[in-house]
Amino acid sequence: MGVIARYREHLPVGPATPEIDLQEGSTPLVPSRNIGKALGLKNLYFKYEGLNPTGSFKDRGMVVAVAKALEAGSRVLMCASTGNTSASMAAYAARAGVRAIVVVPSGEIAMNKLSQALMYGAKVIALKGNFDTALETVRDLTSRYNVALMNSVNPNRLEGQKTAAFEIVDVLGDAPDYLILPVGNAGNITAYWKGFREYHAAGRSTRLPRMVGAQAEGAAPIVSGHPVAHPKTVASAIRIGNPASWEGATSARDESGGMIAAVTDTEILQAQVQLASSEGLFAEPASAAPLALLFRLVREGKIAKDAITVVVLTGSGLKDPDAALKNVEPPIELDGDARTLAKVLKL
Ligand code: AN7
Repeated sequence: MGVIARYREHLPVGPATPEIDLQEGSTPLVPSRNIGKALGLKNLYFKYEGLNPTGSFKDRGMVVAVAKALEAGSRVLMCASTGNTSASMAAYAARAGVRAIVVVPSGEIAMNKLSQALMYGAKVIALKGNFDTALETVRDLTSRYNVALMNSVNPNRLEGQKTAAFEIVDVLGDAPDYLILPVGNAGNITAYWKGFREYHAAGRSTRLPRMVGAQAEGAAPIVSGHPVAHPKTVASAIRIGNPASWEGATSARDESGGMIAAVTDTEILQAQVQLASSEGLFAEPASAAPLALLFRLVREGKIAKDAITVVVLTGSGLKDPDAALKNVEPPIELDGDARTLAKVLKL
């Protein structure tokens, strides 16, 4: 079952909305075994969004946005993307049999995300400039031509993405104390907060979480309070200098009593390795940013030991092998038999 079928009564869909799901959503909320223990946190969970059909949380919103675009008669879909949105849009467009055009910042997106968009049959334009200029160009084009804009400025995207908050409440039986996630274009933090509020209003939870957003230090416009002209970070998914849902993010932060803070690339890569090597969860660098921030908040004594904390792992580590390989020892090259192998392994 996809998110539309599962949460139909909370979504802007009706009998005329086509069903085009890839059975997205229903991702595991994995309890921490080792990191929580090391931090002294009793109730740490990872929402493992990398297990969505195209490997990121984007599928939740894309299925709703594409279904609504089809319902409205659109035959050409377009987005700007740091990679995951383009992969997701291309997959659902393929499923629906409509044209997909994706615009990515040239040379700036992870190789496997690019391979996905191409394999799903999208027309891929690698535009000179960064994500922010790509989005500006796509907004301009879609306002002039009969082409549907599929970025998260399309409200149907956020409607679908809010289902992740529903799932967390459905599993835990209530909202967590903290929800920690990466912030790039700021659609997801906006969507989660909407989801938590709606479920609370519907009586499905007794409380609301504090929303904690993590940006990368070189791409932290919301933390610094002004757009960043040339955002830089190893976490290419959140290399965004002027988030479209800026206000949504600051509202989520302020209304929930949360915070948005920046972590360094070094902290991000360390958290990524630690997550993989001590929990068996491989997430892309952007997804490790909230864990890096959690490490810092615990060090500073800002998280109560018995707080229920959910870290959202937004995308699979398989998305960006280049970034991951920078941070681990390379394989041992060997030409020999079992005896030499055993010697090398000090068995
Ligand atoms: C893995 O794909 O913006 O704050 O164009 O891929 O809602 O933007 C991706 C963003 C976090 C940030 N983690 O979410 C795109 C794109 C991953 C991501 C984010 C993205 P938003």
